[in-house]
Amino acid sequence: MRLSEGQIEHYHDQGYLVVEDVLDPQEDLGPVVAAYEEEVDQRARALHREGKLSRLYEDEPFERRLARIATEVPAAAGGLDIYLIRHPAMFRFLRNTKVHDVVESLIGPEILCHPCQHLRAVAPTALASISRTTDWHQDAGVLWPEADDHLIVTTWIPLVDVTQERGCLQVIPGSHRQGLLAPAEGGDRVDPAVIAAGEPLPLPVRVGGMILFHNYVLHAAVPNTSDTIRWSMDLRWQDPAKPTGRPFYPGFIVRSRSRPDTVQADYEQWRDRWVFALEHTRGVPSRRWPASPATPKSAPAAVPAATR
Ligand SMILES: O=C(O)CCC(=O)C(=O)O
Repeated sequence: MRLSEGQIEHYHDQGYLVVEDVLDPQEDLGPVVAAYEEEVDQRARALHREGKLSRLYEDEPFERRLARIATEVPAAAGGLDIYLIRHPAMFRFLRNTKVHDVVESLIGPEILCHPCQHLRAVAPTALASISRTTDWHQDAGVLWPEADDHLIVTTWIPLVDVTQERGCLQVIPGSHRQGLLAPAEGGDRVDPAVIAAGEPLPLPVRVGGMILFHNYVLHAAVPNTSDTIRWSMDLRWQDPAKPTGRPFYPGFIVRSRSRPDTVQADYEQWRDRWVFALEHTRGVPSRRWPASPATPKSAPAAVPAATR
């Protein structure tokens, strides 16, 4: 699927675009869901064996099982990000040509899979110790300044239908035109006065669809007031010739018309580059601005620190 002229114009004018029915829920997303179902199952069995979990919750669907487990063992819902699990199904999904076709409409046929990429299992707000609602920010603000001058496209891809109740993404349309806004209180949270002056737009999206947004658009998540996990991925894409703003983590080329030989197709190489990077970059300040204690972004204790 290529974007139409109207969709491309909407993206550049408003800083975001919702596209429905890009992916086949079974064929494209099914393997990623299955990989995480397996991960959750293994965690449940280990906790149950250790006597920390009263039951396996096997009868619960994907969107609810981990929430049930986390009610008993909150840390079970942490440490699920792409770079920590490094599952082959995820690597295959990062090479999904339907996603690349959409992205190509915005940045052309030279595409790097950006190292700032996440799988989020957002717990219900009722699980207060682990629930984490993303504050208002711009993605450019969480990268080093070397990446300020070019477009980085985010594809925000739900693995379950994401409604407002389930904590969908929200944006301030057109806010990317304000340029980079310095945070008011440290961290990368944008001044609440700026947000109050805007008109936040919640963007519910069904499985198979995606939200595309610009690295300067103001966005946040709505609290997940449901009793389910909001499973989603946010993946970023850019011109491979430009700096990523995360030089210490591995991106990789997924499409290149000019140099097809540079496309990385080897899962083990991807996995090993992440292992190497994580081992050798401890202490590197990945963020542009120092974190603020007031910013409610902390992960539960048993979860490795995530790079947003
Ligand atoms: O999914 C979320 O809660 C936040 C996503 C986000 O901030 C991003 O994709 O940049």
